[in-house]
Amino acid sequence: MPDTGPLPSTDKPLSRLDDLALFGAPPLFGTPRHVNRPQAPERAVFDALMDDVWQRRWFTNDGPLVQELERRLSDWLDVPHAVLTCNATIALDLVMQGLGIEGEVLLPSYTFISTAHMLTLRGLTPVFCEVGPDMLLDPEDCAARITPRTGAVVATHVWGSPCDIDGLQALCDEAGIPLIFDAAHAFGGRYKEHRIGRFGAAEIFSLHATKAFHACEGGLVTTCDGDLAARLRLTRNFGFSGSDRVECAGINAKMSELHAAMGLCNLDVFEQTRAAARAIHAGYRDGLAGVAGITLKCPAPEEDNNHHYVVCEIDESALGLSRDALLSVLSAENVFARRYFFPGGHRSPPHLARTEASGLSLPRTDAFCGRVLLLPGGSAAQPDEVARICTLIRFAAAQAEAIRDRL
Ligand code: T4K
Repeated sequence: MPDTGPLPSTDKPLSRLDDLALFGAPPLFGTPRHVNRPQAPERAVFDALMDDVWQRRWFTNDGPLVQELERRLSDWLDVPHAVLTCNATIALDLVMQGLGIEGEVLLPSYTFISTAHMLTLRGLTPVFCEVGPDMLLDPEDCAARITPRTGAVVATHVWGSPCDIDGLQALCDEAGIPLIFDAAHAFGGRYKEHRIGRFGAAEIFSLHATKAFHACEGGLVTTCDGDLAARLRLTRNFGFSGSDRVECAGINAKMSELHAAMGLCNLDVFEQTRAAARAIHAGYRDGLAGVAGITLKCPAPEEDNNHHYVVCEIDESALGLSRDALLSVLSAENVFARRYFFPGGHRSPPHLARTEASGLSLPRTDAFCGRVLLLPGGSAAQPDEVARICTLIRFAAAQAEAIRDRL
């Protein structure tokens, strides 16, 4: 259901079990609160760019707004090459082609399923690895799975927190294979002295509407490798280097001018977006402080995290409620929390069959998939709504035993 503008919500008492929507009371919110609500730039700013597009009648194919956004992103991220695409999933495909990757590719199972699917569709074999306690690809586990068949490692900066970039780079250098980062969540983040975007052979950002910085749909590859960037520019446009000169096999992975305009508008206000998201995250930190069994993931200040995701770990025995029971309580109140990533890549078709055949065991990934819950973050909730969501969760925690009995 679409989420429509500033949101009416009901104030309701929370003193008895019957006050919960799960047991028949009216919901806390009159309309859904999702985990994401896309940043929408000022219409007048977007419209002015659209007027130019209409004037030019140049809608796609490496137009001036795409070129401008690439220049600005390259500056902002301090990386020599920024190549825009239609989305991050296809961008990964172009990078795999551009680097000539074959065989097996190591990746975390605890990430969005698009990566494993894209590798499979390209004829590569995804090899799922374990994450560390920080939910990020574990270099030691990764090292143990490298074989002569390994063609590359694709590591995700999950929830915008940087991977152990030095550790992963060292093991990829030793194996002589490229390291690619899925930076879909990590726009604006930092690792040591650099912004995310100039590490490994390439980093890939998603500019999907649900991301901290977005272009409605879109992908961005950043790299220090000029040859790779040139190949990506060819392959995103059917392999054309001139109007009728084809250099190689390619597909249509271009970004349109309309999407680039949205990206330009959102880049202008990214720091405000980030500051608002940080305030929302802090609201949850205060509101959930001291609730036994709920741990909010709090990024370290030096990460410069975009704070777009509000990630909780639910400890069922300490809370007295399972993650999924809490999810049901919240959903009934129109708070559509999400179980990202569930059930994990190695347990999702078509990859599950290989997991079962090989007896692959990733206990830490399974544990995260079973206990992580995302709450409405960024601009998906207003500060007063965060306070109400936290009150609801505290009430559910206090009533855990009774809720469990009644479920
Ligand atoms: N790597 C990682 C680590 C990723 O997270 C992703 C994408 C990718 C790679 C691939 O990037 P892209 O190829 O997409 O560029 C969503 C997004 O579709 C997907 O882009 C994203 N990750 C993933 C984590 O989430 P869904 O199916 O779970 O999201 P969806 O459509 O249910 O949206 C989430 C919530 O946002 C909804 O509950 C409603 C709300 N929403 C959504 C849209 C699109 C709105 O309020 N307005 C909107 O316009 O996949």
